[in-house]
Amino acid sequence: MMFKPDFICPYCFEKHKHSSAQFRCINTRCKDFDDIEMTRYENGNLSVPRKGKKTFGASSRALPRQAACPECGKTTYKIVCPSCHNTLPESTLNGKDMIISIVGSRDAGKSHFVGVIINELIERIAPKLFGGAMAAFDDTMQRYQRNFARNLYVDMKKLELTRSSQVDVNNGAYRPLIFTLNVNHKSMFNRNTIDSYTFVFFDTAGEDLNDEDTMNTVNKYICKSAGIIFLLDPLQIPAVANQLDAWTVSRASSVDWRRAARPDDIIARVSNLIRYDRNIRSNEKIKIPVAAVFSKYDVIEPIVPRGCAISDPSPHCAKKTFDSTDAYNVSSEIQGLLKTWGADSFMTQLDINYTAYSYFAVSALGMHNNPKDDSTIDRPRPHRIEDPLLWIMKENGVLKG
Ligand SMILES: Nc1nc2c(ncn2[C@@H]2O[C@H](COP(=O)(O)OP(=O)(O)O)[C@@H](O)[C@H]2O)c(=O)[nH]1
Ligand SMILES: [Mg+2]
Ligand SMILES: [Zn+2]
Ligand SMILES: [Zn+2]
Repeated sequence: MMFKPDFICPYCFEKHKHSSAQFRCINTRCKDFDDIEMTRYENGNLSVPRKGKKTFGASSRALPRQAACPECGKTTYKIVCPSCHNTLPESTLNGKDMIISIVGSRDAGKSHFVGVIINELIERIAPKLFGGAMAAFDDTMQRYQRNFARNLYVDMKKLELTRSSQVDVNNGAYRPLIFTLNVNHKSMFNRNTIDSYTFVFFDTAGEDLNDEDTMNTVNKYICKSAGIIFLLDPLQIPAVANQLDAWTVSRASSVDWRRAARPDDIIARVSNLIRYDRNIRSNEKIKIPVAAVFSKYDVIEPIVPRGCAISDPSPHCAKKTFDSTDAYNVSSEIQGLLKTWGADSFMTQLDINYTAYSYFAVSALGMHNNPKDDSTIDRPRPHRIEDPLLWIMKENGVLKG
């Protein structure tokens, strides 16, 4: 276990001193109190606050593992965030945070990306590559099932467009998905002291990014992240869409691309937010690694030259290491394609703002799995979906290259 003086709450993304974490009573017979913090977090009505069991700070300087409720005297182990009162996973206090921002304009494929990569992490990547287990924390699994897995893996239908996290208070879509990865030390990880990781995914509706308010959760989440996955819809590039038939394009889109925000505009906004939050001057670059990821690769594969590495399956899991050469080749191929397609204004934005970036192309649904007219799909069989995430882990020194 690693000792950290501070932690970042995976729900509200506020940073706190370890010692300021609070406990919540778990005795069901203990009194209920107004929970203003939780009500505020849920965007609820403060004049009719949510009820919850007593929360209280520990009086000692170091955070103890347990404390006695000042109300009923019963012992509790439940540790909560002082700002939002959500329960904190053990890995937030003792492990390494892997807050992964998924940003991109509307329709770029963020929800499908999140929905599929989580399934892959649990079923394939965690056991195969990390020799570990990925477990959902708190109510994450229920929310993942309800908002992603039921559609994609049970009903086998594409996901409906995500509503803005600001409006969508009632179905819990504003809550990040939180997972803990526990790795045994014989794995390929750098053998430091770290053995538990908190992965936080937040499926952001593109509209949210039109708000430059630095106080909102979405913005804080982006500023605190270990890496940014910037999803780009290749079908929004006119030179790409023009080479494909309209029916193919329409099945891989749920809105007209002319209504989506421009990628260079979004990256500029994201960069401004981070600069403001971290006090980074405009002549300095931002150190958060950025994966520029083209989604829906299955649709554009026919117009990509034969023999490209992008069309080969991802090598990292099979090799049990991050293959940096492969990532370099893929990134170069994509930059070449972007130039051919006249879509390089985006490339300049990345270059002037970030020290570390790399290009990727993925398909969440997989080859020959473009949604049918009635929205049905085959079970997702993703192409290279793990590459951007593994690269971010490599950039964070968590995975060897
Ligand atoms: N063919 C194909 N279409 C995809 C894929 N991922 C997303 N789409 C299409 O893109 C649309 C928007 O995806 P979604 O994940 O909802 O985008 P978001 O608005 O960024 O969350 C979906 O309705 C699908 O039609 C993919 O991997 N392959
Ligand atoms: Mg979405
Ligand atoms: Zn919090
Ligand atoms: Zn109590």
